Amino acid sequence: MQDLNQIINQFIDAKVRLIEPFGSGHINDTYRVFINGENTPSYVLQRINTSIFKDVEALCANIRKVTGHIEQNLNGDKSYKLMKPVASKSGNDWFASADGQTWRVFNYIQDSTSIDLVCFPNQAKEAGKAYGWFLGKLNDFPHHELVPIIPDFHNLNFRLSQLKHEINFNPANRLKDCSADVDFYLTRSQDLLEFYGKIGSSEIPVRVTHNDTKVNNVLFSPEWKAISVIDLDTVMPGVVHFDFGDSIRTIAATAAEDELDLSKVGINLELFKSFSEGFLSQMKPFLTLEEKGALYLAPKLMTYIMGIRFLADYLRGDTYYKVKHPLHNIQRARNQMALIVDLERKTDKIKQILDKL
Ligand code: GN1
Ligand code: MG
Repeated sequence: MQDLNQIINQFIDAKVRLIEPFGSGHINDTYRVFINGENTPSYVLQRINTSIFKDVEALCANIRKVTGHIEQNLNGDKSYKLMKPVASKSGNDWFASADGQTWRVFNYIQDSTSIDLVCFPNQAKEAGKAYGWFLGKLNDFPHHELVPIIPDFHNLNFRLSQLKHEINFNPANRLKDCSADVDFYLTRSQDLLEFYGKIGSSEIPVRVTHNDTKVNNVLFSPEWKAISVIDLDTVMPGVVHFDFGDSIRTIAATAAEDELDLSKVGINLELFKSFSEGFLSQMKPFLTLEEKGALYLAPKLMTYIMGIRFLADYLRGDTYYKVKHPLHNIQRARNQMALIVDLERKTDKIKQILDKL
């Protein structure tokens, strides 16, 4: 393993007390770095997965542009903090080590905590406000100035074609174990594809979106106030439905995305309402009527996209997501199926809640 002390010293001059694994991301390797002394700041060190984030320079430039734009738009607004990159001693926001790995460092936001499951409605409302605030601050950012860092990231047609490719080639010989799951997904996309066809119109405009609005990408204070939106790797052009839907997928869910007991998996309408209240308190002024009118479909859209990405990765033999065991991806895909079934069952209630906001 790399000497992480040497890596961190490419960014800061300080005596490191401890470096330990941090967070639960599926792509990059993340560590928290503690510095000697009392009340010293701490840092987040990350090894970037460059087989997924191929253009590190553009990745880092996107993050600088987005955080810079938000800072310019603050006008004294101190509601949330930004987790900013620390430049390396050579002046880049990354460092390439001799073994070909690429690293970066962020300032850790003091006294912050993240959660993998919401416990009470105010956490969902706080997360909604934070993600809504973040998108609101980027509402006037010209989206073409950002590099689409993972092209077609939430493109439903593209994700379906990737799944069909894995079904046809069956490279890990796993299709026999998941034909019912494949059938489920392939017969569930009609309404989503219809919505997808409207993206980019004046009714459903392209904006700058976060694109990974999981519950654990919001940091909370000890009093459960949301204090920061983190993980800006995938901030790029998108539609509001990506962020609203992906938030609901984990923030209003009754279980983690790899919960095995599918009877526990579903959508909690109270958490849904709280998140939506928080989100729309910030974002409603910026939305077209059609954007708001289509929000009800967003949780299914994003749960579906995640589900087929997990399923495709299972079929290809787990080359994209980190997995703890060989069934992890198929378990995630089945978990998302249970969530989709519950979302479909509750569509009318979801619409009623959104209509009142
Ligand atoms: C990945 O690495 P992490 O946990 O931030 C993925 C997201 C998925 C998520 C599923 C770049 O995010 O799109 O929603 O796993 N990020 C990338 O939990 O693919
Ligand atoms: Mg992420």
